[in-house]
Amino acid sequence: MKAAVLHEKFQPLKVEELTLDGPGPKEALVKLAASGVCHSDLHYIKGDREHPMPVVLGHEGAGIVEEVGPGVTYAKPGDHVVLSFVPSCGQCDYCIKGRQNLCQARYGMQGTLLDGTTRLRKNQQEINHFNGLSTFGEYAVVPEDSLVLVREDAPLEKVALIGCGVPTGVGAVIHTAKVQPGSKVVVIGAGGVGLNVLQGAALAGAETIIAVDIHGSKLEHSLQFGATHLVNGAAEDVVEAVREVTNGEMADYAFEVIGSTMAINQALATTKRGGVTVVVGVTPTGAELTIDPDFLHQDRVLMGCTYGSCYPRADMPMLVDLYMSRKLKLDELISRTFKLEEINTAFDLLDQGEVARSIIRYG
Ligand code: CND
Ligand code: ZN
Repeated sequence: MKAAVLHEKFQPLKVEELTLDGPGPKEALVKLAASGVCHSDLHYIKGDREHPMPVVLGHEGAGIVEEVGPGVTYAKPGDHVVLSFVPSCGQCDYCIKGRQNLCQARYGMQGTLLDGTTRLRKNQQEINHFNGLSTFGEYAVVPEDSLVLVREDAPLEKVALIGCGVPTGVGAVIHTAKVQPGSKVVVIGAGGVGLNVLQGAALAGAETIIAVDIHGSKLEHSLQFGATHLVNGAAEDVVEAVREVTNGEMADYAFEVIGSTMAINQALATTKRGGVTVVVGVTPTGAELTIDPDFLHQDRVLMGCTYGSCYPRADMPMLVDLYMSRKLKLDELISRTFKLEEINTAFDLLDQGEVARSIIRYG
């Protein structure tokens, strides 16, 4: 099969012919329909984060089950699935206590599948998996626990976005922060994930929704996702702009959706006493955050968020239903559609802030 391989950081991906071994016990072979291009993948290309190389990146995909390995009971060939980048085992302490996004199993995979081996090869060289998925290939072998069944009338090339950006953004609002109706929300970074924080805030009934970005085009796009006020962080003082919009009251909730310590501080400073700041963005390895602890003395809360604190098998089918009933926007998130061969262009445009989300479409 064809897949895009990252051999070294700072290098473009190479689209190559790879061998993909069939699924082992409790694994499935999935024919990908589409994969979103997320900034988390870009972090590895740009060297912000480290991963064993070479690797096939990609963690936001959907497709059709082609074959299942021994012992698989959850799905069968022909089933439509969204892939979860956290394989929730259902048995670890996190899973049984309802925190499936933190499942222990994921942390055993450092470039491999759950059994510690790889299915991807180029000639004799082993190629690493990414989050047990590697959706930048025509096919993927994934853990059974990463499969999420979805209804067959939903277009797979759209619901691929429900593999990461949508549950991360919407989940950060409804699960992590638990935004209350009528509240005031600030979202710093209106990219593929940030737009989903914005639409999550609108779904949750937030009254004032302030989008912050440094690109005018991103801000304009935010209006479609429920933003009520726009702040250009390149031209305005973000904290003062939020003060003005909220008549001095400040925000109940702020979300950082870039991966910048400067923006985390900005987010914290936009919240009122008792306000909640959620860090969704992934910062470079080794980054250090300095905050004024005085903020916390006033009952402010600073929290992190993986995968929107979601339970993939409950939330993803629900998000698909919301899309199918036109209560959730997916079409409007997709700025560009590319072939796998064009994947480096998709990453360049993401890096330049030119797109909300691009998707790679297979077949
Ligand atoms: P994308 O690049 O689409 O969005 C980032 C946005 O931030 C862009 O619109 C930029 O213009 C904007 N921006 C950049 N700098 C500033 C600034 N100083 N002030 C205001 N806006 C700015 O990225 P994405 O939406 O795909 O991902 C965003 C982050 O979320 C990124 O760090 C990614 O790794 C992370 C993430 C986290 C999780 C999770 O589970 N927590 C899941 N997926 C992605
Ligand atoms: Zn992602």
